[in-house]
Amino acid sequence: DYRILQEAALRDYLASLRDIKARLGGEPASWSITEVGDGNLNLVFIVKGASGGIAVKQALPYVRLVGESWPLPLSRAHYEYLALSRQAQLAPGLVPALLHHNETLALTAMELLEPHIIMRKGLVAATRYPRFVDDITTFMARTLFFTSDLALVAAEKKEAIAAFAGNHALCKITEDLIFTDPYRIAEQNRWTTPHLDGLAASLREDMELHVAISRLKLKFMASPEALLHGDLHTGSIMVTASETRVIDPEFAFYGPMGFDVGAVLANLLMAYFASAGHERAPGERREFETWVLETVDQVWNEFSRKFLDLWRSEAGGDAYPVSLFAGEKGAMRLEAERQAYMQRLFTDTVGFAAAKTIRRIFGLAHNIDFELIEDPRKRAMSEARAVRLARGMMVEAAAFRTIADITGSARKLRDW
Ligand code: SR1
Ligand code: MG
Repeated sequence: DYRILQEAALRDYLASLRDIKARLGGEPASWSITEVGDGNLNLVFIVKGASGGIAVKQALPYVRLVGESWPLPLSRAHYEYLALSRQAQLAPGLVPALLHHNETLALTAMELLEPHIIMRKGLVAATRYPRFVDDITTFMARTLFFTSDLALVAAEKKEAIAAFAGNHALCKITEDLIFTDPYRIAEQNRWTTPHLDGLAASLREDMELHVAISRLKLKFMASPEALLHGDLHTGSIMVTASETRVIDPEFAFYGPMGFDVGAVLANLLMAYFASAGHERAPGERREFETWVLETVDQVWNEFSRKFLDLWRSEAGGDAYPVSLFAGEKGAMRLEAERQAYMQRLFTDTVGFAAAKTIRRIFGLAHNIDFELIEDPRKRAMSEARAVRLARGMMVEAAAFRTIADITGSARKLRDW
């Protein structure tokens, strides 16, 4: 039966697993077990023995951030395991290795990522990550392309959608917390200073914004384009200078690709706007902010290049049948269509990035990029700049034709 495993019970459980016991080494009584989860939903333990360490994640039957009053299905651990397994096939080396999964306990043991840290923490400390662009764009291009109709035949794709369809409780969290609550009075909304009261009120009155966020919500709910990570913010990425690992895909489902790409871009842009509020030497600030905006540019450009390369070389899906694009004329027309497809995906990405920004400032779940800014005025200033850009990105998404249009606007707002 399911039970929440605290330290002693977890020790006994792990000691009963031969491979895990061998990996940790030594006597189970000597293992150190520390609960380190700082996310919103689950327990996460680091377990270390004489010869190695592992990470263990167990889903709680409720939302950790809020408590037992908000129940949440344990089945999310199943979908996370399924998604990690698929991502490991499609993007080898970019997710943690899976060591053990217990469906009943909603528990998964994984490779311990050490000395990796949560990327968001590194960004708050103004650290730059030289591997990040190449790794995250490989992860997104491969996981999104190979689970789409460009790569899969229709039956396989529909089976894959069905395999994740049960993860609807996690989708509902996104539908409410990202696409609805920040735009209305909702009990769980919060913002961290009264300086933002006026801006919060203006979002609730902004009918053009309500139309734009509702279109994005519909797209999120009704566009099963590819297997999404579903929560691809910088708190779901662990990094060192030379490695990147994507963790925590418990929100995985088949949805619109721009939701994942937008999540990455939004969280980099928030790190950029937050930088002005953190205590930093001027040179360090300049170098970090320059790097973040270059990274935003490169994430889109490299993702787009890799996705298009896969489409040109690996297309085996039922969309865009080869027989309809025969000869030189067909090849040219198909290439033009690929470019048009990427432009549509870019517009989706811009809108979703905006939605992911606004939810972190006015919704339930915030991020430390802004929250660790001590001075409330500076915090409000950084957040207001991010919201100003996000409002434009959401309402006028198609007016941003290139990623340089976004980073150019971000730069102007930073100087404002
Ligand atoms: C109640 S869960 C709040 C948020 O935590 C997760 O990381 C997701 O972003 C979710 O929206
Ligand atoms: Mg998470």
